[in-house]
Amino acid sequence: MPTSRASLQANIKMEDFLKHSKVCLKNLTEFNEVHVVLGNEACDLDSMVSSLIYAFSIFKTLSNVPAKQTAVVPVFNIPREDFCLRTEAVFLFKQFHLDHDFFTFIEDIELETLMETKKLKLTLVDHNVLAQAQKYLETAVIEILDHHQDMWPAELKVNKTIELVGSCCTLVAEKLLAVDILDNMMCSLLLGTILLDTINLDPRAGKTTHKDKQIVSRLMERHPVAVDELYAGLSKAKFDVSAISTPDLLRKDYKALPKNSSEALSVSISAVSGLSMQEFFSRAQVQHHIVKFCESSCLDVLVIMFVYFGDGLDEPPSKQLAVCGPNQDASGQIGDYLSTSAELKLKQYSESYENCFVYDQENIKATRKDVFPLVHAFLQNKL
Ligand SMILES: [Mn+2]
Repeated sequence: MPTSRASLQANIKMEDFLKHSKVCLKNLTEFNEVHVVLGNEACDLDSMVSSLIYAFSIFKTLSNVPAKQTAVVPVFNIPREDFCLRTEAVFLFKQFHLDHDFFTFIEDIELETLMETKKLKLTLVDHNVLAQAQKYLETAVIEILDHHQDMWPAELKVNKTIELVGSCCTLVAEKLLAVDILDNMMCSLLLGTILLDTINLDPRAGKTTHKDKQIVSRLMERHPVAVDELYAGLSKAKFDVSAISTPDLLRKDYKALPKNSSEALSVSISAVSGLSMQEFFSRAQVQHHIVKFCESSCLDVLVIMFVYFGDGLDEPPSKQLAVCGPNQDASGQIGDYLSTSAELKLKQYSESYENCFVYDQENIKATRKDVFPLVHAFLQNKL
């Protein structure tokens, strides 16, 4: 008796699934349906692991109707050349012998064609606001798993799981623990990501919820790992940005605000991990790099959020924020607006840098997830 395709799929290993989805990618015309699991355009470890694991689980549980073949493809929402900038991801995947050849990046798949031929089914993980250039995909979305504030258009009905937990991987793990589908590699990838996102479940960082803790212990029951060691390795890899150039640092973890009209201001938020504002601004030609970066991304305003461990990795991080960019009026207004927010507790920074509005962020619990909607509200009111 030949093994049925369904049982083959149930026993398949992650790397075989990834190889298989790359083969499918070459022959997409042969499929009736292409199910893409897409993370956000900052494409941090959370987005990568959520899309990989969730796509893998969809593939494993696909009930195969032979007449209606489905390809399942996890897509990293960045160009391949940016992968090496995610030092923590490179570190974690390396432990499982997965290098960038295994992954599908945004330029590897023609989403537009799939959209036109009505073959695309899209699951969004780790975001619920599509990037401006990807808005056309909205009607293909069937499911969302996310831990950001819900900004999904109410008129578009999808299967939504949105909870403000510390990591999208917590929600992915919760779903998959329920169907008993996680192997050791999946558990480790999920655990590593949740630990990194929640700063090792440290309550002082304010990123952990009860659910994150609960899911970590359930994953540990299934597959015990040395969590402190895993966390230490990952955060060391994440915060070591010494080898990354300033232009690369600015685009490394970058999120653009949605822009509703051509007259609207173009604003983006870059998160810079591993450097204080002072260290950043003392890099060679930093002002030149900021100007060039804004030019090449057509930005009016660039918000840069700094997070760094001044007192070692076991102590809570420090945070700072700078608003800069060619539109100095708008930069100043956004700086003023953010500094009135009770959420961030911004305090004018003691030093000044040319064309930049700079602050210490006293509420270290606030992240880009909090800054994003504030800037969004500012831009909406301005219209
Ligand atoms: Mn996330």
